[in-house]
Amino acid sequence: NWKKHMLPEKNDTDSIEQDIVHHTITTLCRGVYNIDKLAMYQATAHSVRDRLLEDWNCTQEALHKENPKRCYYMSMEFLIGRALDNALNCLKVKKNYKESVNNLGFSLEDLLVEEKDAALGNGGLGRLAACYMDSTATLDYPTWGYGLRYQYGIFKQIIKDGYQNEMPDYWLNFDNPWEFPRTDIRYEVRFHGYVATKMNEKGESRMSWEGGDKVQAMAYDVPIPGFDTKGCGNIRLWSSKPLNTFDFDSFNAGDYERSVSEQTNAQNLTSVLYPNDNHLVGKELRLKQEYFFVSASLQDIIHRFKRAKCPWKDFPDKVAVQMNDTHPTLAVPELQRILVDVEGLEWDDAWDIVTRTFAFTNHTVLPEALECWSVPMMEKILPRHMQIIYDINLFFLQKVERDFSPDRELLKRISIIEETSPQQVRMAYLAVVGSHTVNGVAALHSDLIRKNLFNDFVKYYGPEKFINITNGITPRRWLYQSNPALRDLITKTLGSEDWATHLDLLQGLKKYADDAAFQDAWADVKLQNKKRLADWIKTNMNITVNPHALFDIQVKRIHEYKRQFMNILSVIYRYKSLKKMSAEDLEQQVPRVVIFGGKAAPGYYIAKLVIKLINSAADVINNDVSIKDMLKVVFIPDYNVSLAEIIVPASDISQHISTAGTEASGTSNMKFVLNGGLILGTVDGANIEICEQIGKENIFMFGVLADAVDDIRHNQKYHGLFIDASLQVVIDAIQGGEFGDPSVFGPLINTLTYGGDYYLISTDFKSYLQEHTVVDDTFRDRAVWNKKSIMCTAGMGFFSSDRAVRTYAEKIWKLKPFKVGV
Ligand code: 26W
Repeated sequence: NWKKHMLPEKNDTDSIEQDIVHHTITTLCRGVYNIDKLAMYQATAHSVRDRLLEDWNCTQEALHKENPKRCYYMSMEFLIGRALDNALNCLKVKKNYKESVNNLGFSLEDLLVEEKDAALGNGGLGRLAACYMDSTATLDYPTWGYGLRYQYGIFKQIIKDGYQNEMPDYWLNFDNPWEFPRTDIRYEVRFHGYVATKMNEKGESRMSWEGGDKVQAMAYDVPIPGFDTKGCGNIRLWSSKPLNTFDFDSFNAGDYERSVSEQTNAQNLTSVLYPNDNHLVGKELRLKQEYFFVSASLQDIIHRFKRAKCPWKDFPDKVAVQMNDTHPTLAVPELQRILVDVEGLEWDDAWDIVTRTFAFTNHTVLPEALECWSVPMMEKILPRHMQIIYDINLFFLQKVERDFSPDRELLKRISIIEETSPQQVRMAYLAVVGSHTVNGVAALHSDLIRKNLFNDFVKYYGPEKFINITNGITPRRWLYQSNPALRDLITKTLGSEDWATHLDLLQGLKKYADDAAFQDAWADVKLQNKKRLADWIKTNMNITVNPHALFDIQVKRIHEYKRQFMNILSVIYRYKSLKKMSAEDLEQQVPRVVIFGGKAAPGYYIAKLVIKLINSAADVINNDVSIKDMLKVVFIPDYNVSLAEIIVPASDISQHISTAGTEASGTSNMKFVLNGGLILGTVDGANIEICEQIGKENIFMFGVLADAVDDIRHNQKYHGLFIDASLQVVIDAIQGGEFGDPSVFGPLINTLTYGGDYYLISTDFKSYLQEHTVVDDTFRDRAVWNKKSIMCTAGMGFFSSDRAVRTYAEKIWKLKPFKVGV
């Protein structure tokens, strides 16, 4: 009888209208007399979710029956953004929804912006996870994401007097149609306690983790629609809840308040996303979040594995786990603990299963971003895991000594435990030892981790364990959805939409790159997108910018290594130069709008000063009529995924100017180029491969190479640094008070001068200015520029996250697509 009632939702406009009205009345308890845009968005979203759920159930049921190998993508961050537009596109129902919503007296575009971003991530790593979930769903890979359901996503950035202020992002205030609470899926997670010895069922002596405090993890499922497939993926997010058991000790002592406050503590565990990007702070609560996440996810994975009654040795044939950076690395000792202590396996058999299950992606080489946890803290919170980590390390070092080299210096270097005071657990090393494959995220980055960070491991394990998988982005969100004008032009030119799932087909645009009519159509799309952004800036910031000017954009987390500081210094240099020009010369200049956006970690003082300098400079420059609108500076507040969807399609130039060797890959570089924006960048991260794919004549590159950086730093330290005259002009202007109280910027300027200029701004500044001149000169010839822009988009096929995910599936997960509904 079930089947009889499982009728598919109909997608004609009349049925859609009926469903929306139905949800307005039943789900929202509202009527036509009190429905506003937000309520209408909610009713619409609920009707779309109904359609998604059919696919979700279909997929999960088929997976349950067939039980193929699955992959679990473990990530502390998923920076998803909005869901409605994406779901409409994936289900191919947007056109009809537009009409239905219209018939009900609203505009779909108005409703889409009512949705709050799901901002459960900091930056690149979290957004990458979201793109990969889009691709695994689209390609029908049986993959689930596991993460945490933070109640506060990344903070909301407010700019006050030019400074960044942070406001909490309590994003779950209204009902969230895109998550399903699974009240029946709950696991207990333990902290603290002690280790005892116990007999297991077979009469063997085993360690057992006892006592301590327990909290509960409850599951929330976020369906991830695939594009043009019946298959639907899932991200399972864990939320901490108090255990419903009675704390008799507190009760006996009559301490009711304490038992309630402990319940609150338990709930607080998943309250907030730590807002640090590429910087470890080492807080106890963060360590607890990491273990909570890992423990709940593994219990869930094991529960699913056990349903099929396979022997434990088959676990790696049914389960692949990808660790998104070191944040989930406690999964390694946790699985070992479960197998040995709870399931009674022998250590070596368990370790074999563990190391055939896990793989690890490294996303950064910055020393301050590498996770190290103090042994005493770990001992207190996870006493059994600390023992297991010591044992993993002991057996590993014994093997290295026996099979490879007795060199004590090497053993010290390669040890998972760092012999500082107190001792530290190097999580990246634990992740390497516990995984079968380790990958970097761009060719240069993978080379660098093989040469530096993991060099001893490469020598011991051999090079095959360390591979490269260059990052990718989903063309669905980052072109199809965010740039409808370009989407339609491309589809019309190529004759179908197939490029959206086979991005290499963009190559087909190359033959039109010299076609004047096509160039005009292409340029017209870019202009429309620049106007859309200019309108946003006017409406939200009351700054007027000329859409015909060159739009020069740098949006990303604010970090010294990303060198937004160098960018604003060059803007000030440009301003000073413009001011010196005669009226005739001024007229000949290429007008520029320089756009910044991005959040600084709340405790990152220098990064926050960079934001202040940008805003102070903007204030002066934008109000100086003498430069005749030849330069405008805009800092867009609260940069997030939804804003990126408006900003990215509007660039002529985007900047990716990290010190060579510091940006592992970058992914916004790919988004801009896919949308026909040119790059001004350093020879770093994925810029290098973008250059290879689109051709070096279509990218503006400058600066020293990664392999020169160490020597330059050394020389600067011992022989002093050289500040070029052009840079000195800018420093003088700031110190002379042209952009407000110079004492404010003292510490920032000091990072250049007295700080030894660690990120080599003084080294690269001159070639950076020169390349800016090349950019200006190129922009003057619109035909030349348009051709480059077309060649950019046409060459970006490689950077689809579909390619990246397929490579993961083939090289690491050994996973096959699993198609449903055919
Ligand atoms: C524990 C503190 C912390 C938090 C986040 C350390 C490190 C991180 C992330 C790994 C930082 C991050 O997002 N890295 C970025 O990952 C992107 C996806 O691979 C790359 O494109 C960026 O270059 C890299 O900075």
